[in-house]
Amino acid sequence: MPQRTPWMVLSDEVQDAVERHRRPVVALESTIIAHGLPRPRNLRVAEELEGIVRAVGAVPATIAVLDGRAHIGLDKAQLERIAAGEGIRKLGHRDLAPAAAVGASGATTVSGTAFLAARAGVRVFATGGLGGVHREWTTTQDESADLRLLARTRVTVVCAGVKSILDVPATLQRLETLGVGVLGYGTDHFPGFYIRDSGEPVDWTVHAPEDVAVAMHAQDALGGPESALIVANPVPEAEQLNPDLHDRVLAEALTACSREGVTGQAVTPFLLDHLVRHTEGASLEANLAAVRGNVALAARIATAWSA
Ligand code: PSU
Ligand code: MN
Repeated sequence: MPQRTPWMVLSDEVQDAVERHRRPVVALESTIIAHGLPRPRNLRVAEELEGIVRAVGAVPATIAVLDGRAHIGLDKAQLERIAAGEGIRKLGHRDLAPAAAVGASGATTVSGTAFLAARAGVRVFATGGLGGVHREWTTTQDESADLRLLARTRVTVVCAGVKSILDVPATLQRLETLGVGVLGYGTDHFPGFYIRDSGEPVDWTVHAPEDVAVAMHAQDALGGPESALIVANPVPEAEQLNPDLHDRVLAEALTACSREGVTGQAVTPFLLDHLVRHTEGASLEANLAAVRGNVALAARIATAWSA
């Protein structure tokens, strides 16, 4: 049963679906909407993603914090507030309690969204890319809280890998150390977000939503640590960024980043913006194609899981 508190509000539709087990539910991350996509297109994308979930017969639960309270499922006006971005912070799971204290509003990252989805009784979650280990980790110790949260939260996350601006092999190594299972969906290679193949192998390949549901049931039946399951779903081949263009522009972006002395939280937005501008928007289209594919697959997994 979902653990409702004054700080966590389920929309009527989501609450009904979760409590009665009548309809599958898919949690959707909001950071991608507020901080990952250009306005005003981000609002149309947010609505489109909810529509993709509904088209499969599942209930979308976009998750965000408004005025200190976590919302699982947003209405139109709430979604518009998140997309407008005014005073909308970026909230990981550790930020939820402080946000409640000061009545802050924010979009939730993978860690914040997965944490809230699990508390609300929503098992399946779709996003674009996970946070991970940053390339300059040895000096900055910058590893996203996403990874450790997923090591102790029972959700199934559908993603297109991690953005290539991160250290992909190191991120996969951390997931192994943390004991988080990774399934390649129709692939034996970890996806590279904008491109189908990061060049890194994955140990397990599945081919159908039902296979993922079996893995989820096995996780529960076997017991043990309440870890997540990652479903790594590559962007469709026709919609991927040209891999040569990707490699060249990423190398230029990384050089520009260190030349201009960009550090800390500013690094990711800098690199992503550089990619969008220097691929004439093609990286944005590949990003959107990956997210759409993940949301559709998550809806099918949630349906197989609730069957
Ligand atoms: N990966 C992306 N784009 C993003 C994010 C991840 O390709 O916008 C967001 C997600 O919300 C992810 C968060 O959970 O960034 C990780 O941020 P941090 O590294 O600060 O934990
Ligand atoms: Mn970080």
